[in-house]
Amino acid sequence: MPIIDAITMREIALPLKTPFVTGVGRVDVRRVIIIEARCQGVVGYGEASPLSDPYYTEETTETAWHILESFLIPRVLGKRWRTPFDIAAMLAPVRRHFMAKAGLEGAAWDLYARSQGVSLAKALGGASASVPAGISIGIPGDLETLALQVEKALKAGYARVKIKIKPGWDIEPVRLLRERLGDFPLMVDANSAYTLADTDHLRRLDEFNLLMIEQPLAWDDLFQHAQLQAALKTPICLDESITSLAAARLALELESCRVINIKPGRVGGLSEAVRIHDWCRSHGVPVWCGGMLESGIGRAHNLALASLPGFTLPGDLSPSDRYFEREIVKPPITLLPSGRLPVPDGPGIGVEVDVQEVERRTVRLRSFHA
Ligand code: OSB
Ligand code: MG
Repeated sequence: MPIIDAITMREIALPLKTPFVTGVGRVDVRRVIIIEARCQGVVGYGEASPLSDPYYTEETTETAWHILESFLIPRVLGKRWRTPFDIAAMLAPVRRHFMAKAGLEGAAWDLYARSQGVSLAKALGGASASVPAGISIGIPGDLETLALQVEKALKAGYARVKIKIKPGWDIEPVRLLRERLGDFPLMVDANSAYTLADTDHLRRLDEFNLLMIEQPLAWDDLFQHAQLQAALKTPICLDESITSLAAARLALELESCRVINIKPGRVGGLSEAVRIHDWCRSHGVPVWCGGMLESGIGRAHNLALASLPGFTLPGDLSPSDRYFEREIVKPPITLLPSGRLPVPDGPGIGVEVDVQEVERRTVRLRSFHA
């Protein structure tokens, strides 16, 4: 690959159609960082997608901006590289800051796939032309609203529904959904809202045939997740706890979970995401692709990843209009009549960036040249 000779980072602000509420926070406007990397006139795009506050992971839009401009971009600008795995290796000395790294590495993946004349999905080893859509529903405040939202999602063709839970909003909503809507593919995500002292309470979820319970306990406690998993019939899926292949292997060895949510941002980029996928696939562990309420750029990266053969469960992958009035890519990502999402098959991320719309949404910008 030719050297990366220019990089532009932009913070953009995208208002969500409806606020996204979890046990640990609330998002009204998505502030993400779009990274544009250039190699001899070819452009690649990536997205760093931390939330604005440090309640899901420790990163914020602000920390990602700082780490990108002061440490990550200087490590790759003008340096020789052959594949995006080399870029991941250049970023590795910076500890953690996974979402900041993933944004820059993602731009390199788009560049690399374009230079090979293939789609990002193909460059990653993807196989399917479309993937099932799944929806993640925030905490709406009352049971009736939740039931209506879930019913609407099932009618739209979503292959599985995930609802957010927290103490005081768990058994009742799940019971109501089962009573009203029957035995459809349903799971819950706690974003670490419980402790081991809640074990007996969480066991009450076992009777509802949930696909899994995501990240019930602290992000940094694999041992307690193993204790909880031993007490539950429902499989535990880990999200926040899994930041690398090493973390995934440890969690599976300890039997802290039976399923893994792979988000490229949370593990530092697509290179590590592929490594986790490959290992899980060869060990018979099901994985699915998580989301960060991404713009169309991050969403296209996720779709490409989710087309790999080990992604056997529907992910948190929804069409653009689930989140935004207006998308920053053309065409927006839309649901097929089958309830599936097409994996873009053009070169690179396979969607065109709507540069005008990106400019309209930009709140700050910085450019670097080799
Ligand atoms: O826990 O999976 C999560 C969104 C932001 C941060 C954390 C999570 C989520 C979601 C939404 O659940 C996934 C999506 O629709 O992109
Ligand atoms: Mg989660």
